[in-house]
Amino acid sequence: VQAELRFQLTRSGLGPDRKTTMVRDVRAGLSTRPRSIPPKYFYDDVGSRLFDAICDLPEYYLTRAEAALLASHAEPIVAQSGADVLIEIGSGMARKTSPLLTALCRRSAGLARRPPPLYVPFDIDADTIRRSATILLKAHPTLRVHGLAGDFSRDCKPMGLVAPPSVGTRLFAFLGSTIGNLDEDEAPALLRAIAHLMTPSDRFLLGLDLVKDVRHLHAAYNDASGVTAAFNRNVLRVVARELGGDVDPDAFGHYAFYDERLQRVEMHLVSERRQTLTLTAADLHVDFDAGEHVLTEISRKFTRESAERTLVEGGMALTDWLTAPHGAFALCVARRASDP
Ligand code: SAH
Ligand code: AVI
Repeated sequence: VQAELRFQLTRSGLGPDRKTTMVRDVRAGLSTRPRSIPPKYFYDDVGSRLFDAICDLPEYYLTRAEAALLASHAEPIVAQSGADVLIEIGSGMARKTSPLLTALCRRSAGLARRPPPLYVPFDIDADTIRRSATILLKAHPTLRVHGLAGDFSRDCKPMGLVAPPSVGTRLFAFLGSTIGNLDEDEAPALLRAIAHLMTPSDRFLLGLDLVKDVRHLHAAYNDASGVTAAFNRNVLRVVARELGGDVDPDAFGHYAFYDERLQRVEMHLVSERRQTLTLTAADLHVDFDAGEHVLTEISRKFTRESAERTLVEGGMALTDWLTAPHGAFALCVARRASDP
């Protein structure tokens, strides 16, 4: 009961609206070449659990590298930001968030007349928000959680609900290198939307996977146990279920590779035979030749230079750059650019 009193969930831009958006996205992506499906549709309940399993894979170094960085630097990041509120975009199971929340709760306990510490997870998958909140509320007894279920690429406004000055200073966090799943236009557009919500004293914390040798990158997206392949195929199950489809995901192979020139991993589904994919609600019949691809995800890898460029294009300025040993992963702290 105590935990329920401290948890609230707001939905925006999902529901019937989600189906309309999915019809538009899937129609646009599958009816033009190269064919594609937006990666946000990976994350139904099954997809979120598969991503969580990916985080435990020996080949998927990203989660461990970022968790180690957060374990060492969360305390000074939170202290220097002066935050009372943590807003996490694409929070998922929030596996790496605890050190930030511990620092937030400790800070608020030590300061008189501060607002109680507040965590705002924002994700497209409401069930994942609930599951992660249940765990976090047990671990942090003074925390309040206000979940936001919505699509960050369409609607950042709900994050503005948790507005200063009533709630204090905010730290926005976008972890896991999820920004790498957005292209050169989408990433700055999202950052600009976040910058627009920020006050001069708010801070932004960004987790980024870095350019590294092809062997490690290839292994991370082609794990031996096939979890990434199952995650990739799940996107077909999601669109088929929600748009009333006739699709055989097992008739598509998993294909992921690192493009050194574009500094990004691409993940594709490859049709193993001639087949027609039918999606009734989208009034769509897509004919696939054997060997034909659908791009399901890009996962961009950054350097300090490309990270700073993305932040600048997003209306932000880098204030801190923290890297893991061997340059595996980076945390950036940034502020809104127009401020001194
Ligand atoms: N931050 C976590 C999870 C990363 S997985 C980590 O670092 O491990 C990417 C997360 O972003 C998923 O939980 C997914 O549901 C969410 N997500 C993807 N696209 C989204 C969108 N357009 N709007 C809101 N959430 C999205
Ligand atoms: C969520 N995102 C940052 C992951 C990534 O690495 O691009 C999704 C993922 N795709 C395959 N494995 C993990």
